[in-house]
Amino acid sequence: WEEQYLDLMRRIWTTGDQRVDRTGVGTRSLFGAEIRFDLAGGAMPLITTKRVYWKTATREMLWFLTGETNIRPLVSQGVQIWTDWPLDRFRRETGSAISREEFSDRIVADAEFAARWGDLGPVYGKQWVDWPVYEPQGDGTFRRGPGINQVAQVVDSLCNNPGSRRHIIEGWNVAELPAMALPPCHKTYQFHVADGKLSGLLYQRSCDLGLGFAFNAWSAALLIRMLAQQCDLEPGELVWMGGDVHLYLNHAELVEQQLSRTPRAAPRLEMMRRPASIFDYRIENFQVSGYDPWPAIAAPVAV
Ligand code: THF
Repeated sequence: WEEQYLDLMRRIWTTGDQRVDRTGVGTRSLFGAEIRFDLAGGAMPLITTKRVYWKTATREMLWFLTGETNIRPLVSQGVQIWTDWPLDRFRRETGSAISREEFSDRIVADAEFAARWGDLGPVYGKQWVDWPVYEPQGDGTFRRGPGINQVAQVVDSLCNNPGSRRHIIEGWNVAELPAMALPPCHKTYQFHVADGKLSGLLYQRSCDLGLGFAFNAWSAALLIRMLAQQCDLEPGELVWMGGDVHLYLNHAELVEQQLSRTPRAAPRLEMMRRPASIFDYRIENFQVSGYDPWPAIAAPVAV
């Protein structure tokens, strides 16, 4: 499968349309792509042409499932993949030249500081488990009702109405986009049950193929695995679909290195325990075997 990813990378790097993007870094991009991966036997879409920190991506997925949108629990576990956005905002709004390390330390040490500066707004976690509901009061006003837990609803529909075509988790809450530090990239997940197997489709409006894709593909597959386990289904297929799929121009070194490497066998994920619910997984419940990647490649993230 990794050839599909490397082919896409090659195609974008050589024929993608070049533009200056929102971040100012510049990208080459291609519009509309699909990659498929068979999860049978526990295989996982974990890139081997560079080392990918699957535990970091897993911690992020577990954090989404808690409904949390503050980076504090991530940073407390040493996960820094969301730190740059709050850090950027802190520097802009206070004029401070604080280092990333000092900022992270304060987020962990100081709960009040974290509450003020560590929140990303109503991003993934919030929309997934607490999508806001407004109830009409009959007098032209609305009151906030209890939120919708889309993840719990999908578990319920997968278990009790597997033939449905409405197993969807949506992150794109149009009304709340302005309050988000970043509108969702992996915005729509749809699930499908056939022959006792659970497949999932991720539609991603925007994909940083050099950095984010490895995380996004792993996480989507992980979510399928957890849902399948909860609903007593076998893992089926991951179908990944990208809208604007791009490579940042400052990832030239990464692209060149990865394209020169031959992919190795896909590793397998073992789930050591069957928690009582989709919300009760812990990082120690996951074990990866057969992962023999090429060395990691450091690359900057565009903020
Ligand atoms: N913005 C951009 N420009 N790219 C992205 O991939 C991205 N995301 C999330 C939101 N905005 C994005 C953030 N997710 C890394 C990985 C995922 C991220 C952000 C950064 C990253 O730096 N990965 C390093 C290792 C980091 C580590 O282990 O600490 C790597 O080499 O993979 C995509 O959803």
